[in-house]
Amino acid sequence: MAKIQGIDSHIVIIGCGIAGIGAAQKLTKDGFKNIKIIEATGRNGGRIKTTTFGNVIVEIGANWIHGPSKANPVFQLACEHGLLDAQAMSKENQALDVGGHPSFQSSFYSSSGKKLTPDLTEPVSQLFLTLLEKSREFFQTEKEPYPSVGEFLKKEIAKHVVEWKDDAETKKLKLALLTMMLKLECCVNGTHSMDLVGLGAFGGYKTLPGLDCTFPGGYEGLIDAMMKGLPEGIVSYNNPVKCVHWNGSFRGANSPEQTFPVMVECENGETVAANHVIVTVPLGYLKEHYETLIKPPLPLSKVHSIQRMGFGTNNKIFLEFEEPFWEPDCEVINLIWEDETPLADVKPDVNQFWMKKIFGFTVLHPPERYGHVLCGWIAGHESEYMETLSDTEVKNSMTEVIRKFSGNPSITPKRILQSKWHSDPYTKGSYSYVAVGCSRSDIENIVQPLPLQETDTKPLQVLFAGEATHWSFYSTTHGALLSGWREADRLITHYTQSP
Ligand code: 6YU
Repeated sequence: MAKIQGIDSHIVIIGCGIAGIGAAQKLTKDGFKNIKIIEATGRNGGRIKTTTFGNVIVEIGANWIHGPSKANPVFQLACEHGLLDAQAMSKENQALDVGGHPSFQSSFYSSSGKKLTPDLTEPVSQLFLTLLEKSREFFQTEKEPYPSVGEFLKKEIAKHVVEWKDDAETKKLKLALLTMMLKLECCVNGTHSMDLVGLGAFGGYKTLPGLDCTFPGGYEGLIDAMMKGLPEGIVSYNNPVKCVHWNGSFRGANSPEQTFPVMVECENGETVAANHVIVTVPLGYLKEHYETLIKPPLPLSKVHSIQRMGFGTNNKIFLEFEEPFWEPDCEVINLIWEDETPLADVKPDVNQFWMKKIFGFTVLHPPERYGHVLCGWIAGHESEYMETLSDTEVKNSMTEVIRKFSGNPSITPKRILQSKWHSDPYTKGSYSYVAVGCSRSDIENIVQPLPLQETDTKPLQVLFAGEATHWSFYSTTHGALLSGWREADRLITHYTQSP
């Protein structure tokens, strides 16, 4: 009986990214009949976004399955739907444990057009990885020596530098290399600076075994496959939600005899009454709109946690070339600006030198599928500034940078495409990170459904999912999917247990 009540309950999911689709998928499988997804844009997938670039397909958003192995539900689904190649699915690939830092075949170019040799780059890369591992050891110890990962790394680097016996030129190059690694880490964490990432919470992010893999036909193939399992017409597109009114007594348009505790008001004036609403909008959107998106307003504990959690920008710049200027086996081209050091506290001139924040380019493999395409990576304020520039301006800057580092004055990219996640009004950045001052309880606060306390009001009116709500897998597609499943399970359990 209780179950039947649940099946008939009206559930609205806000956002058709992988978290929202995952929630809808689980509820549908469990027999819930009245589910509606309301999506602001005209497409499914949110930050999973595949597009074409010339004749090839590229990922504007999520790129890899991080840790493709048994415990990763995105990997499991991708396998079930036959979306991965044999190598990605092999036992050997799943068993590899690289702790979130796959070792790519990398080339290191310096700003004077030199190629750095492994005898210089390998020990420095090893040092950086060791220090990064050490940063995780302060997780929940309350004994962190500095507030941020960045400060810890820089102090540790300073300790090592005094031991270096190299000549001044080599020392300078090693420090420049470490600066590049900090920029790479900003991209991984989706932050402007590692000084913003909290040291005490850093180790809370968990990696899974498996060597990161991509979708040969595009990440969005997974979204398409998941959507096929949902009832037709479940999504209302191009329909931004303006406000979720909760703790009320609202009448439904199609069932005026019934009252509902929640009412979703859309920008176009449409209203949808519901028993439960699952909010999956990105944290970047929530940070900007929490005051108007939820009424009565969110409890202060939630507001403070939303403000404390970090959400930054990581963008991509795709460049296509007639011929490769890199070696055939090269997977990553790293850019080392010789004048940079992590030990100097300089305030960068973002507008003039934004391109110096690019840590390097990944090479799209294999060339038979992608031709000669590089993907540049840039995080933080410089990345947000880049979004204000035209494609031609970005292409000109990229041409200059590549000519400088390769020492070849005639290289010219044929085509360019840049992502613009910060200007996307329904995302406002790329993904979340645990900022200085954050702890696990901030994510727990954000997750807590409304009303907070079980009073005589209706329970589980507003629930929260999305990548930023997963404590150990935040910032990933599998974290987002698991968060959608978690909130669906919360409702399923509620109706299974209720008398
Ligand atoms: C991953 C990867 N990857 C690169 C880049 C980006 C991301 N991620 P969604 O936003 O999808 O859905 C919400 C929907 O809500 C959306 O459709 C909106 O339009 C809608 N909405 C908003 N407001 C609304 C309103 N008012 N009304 C109605 N609808 C509304 N993840 O696993 N592998 O390689 C990358 C990468 C450039 C931008 C990524 C990657 C992140 C994922 O894309 C992201 O988490 C999920 O897709 C989010 O799904 P969702 O449903 O929650 O939201 C140590 C440590 C460090 C920690 N980090 C390590 C991992 C690094 C992360 N990954 C690396 C980055 C890459 C390359």
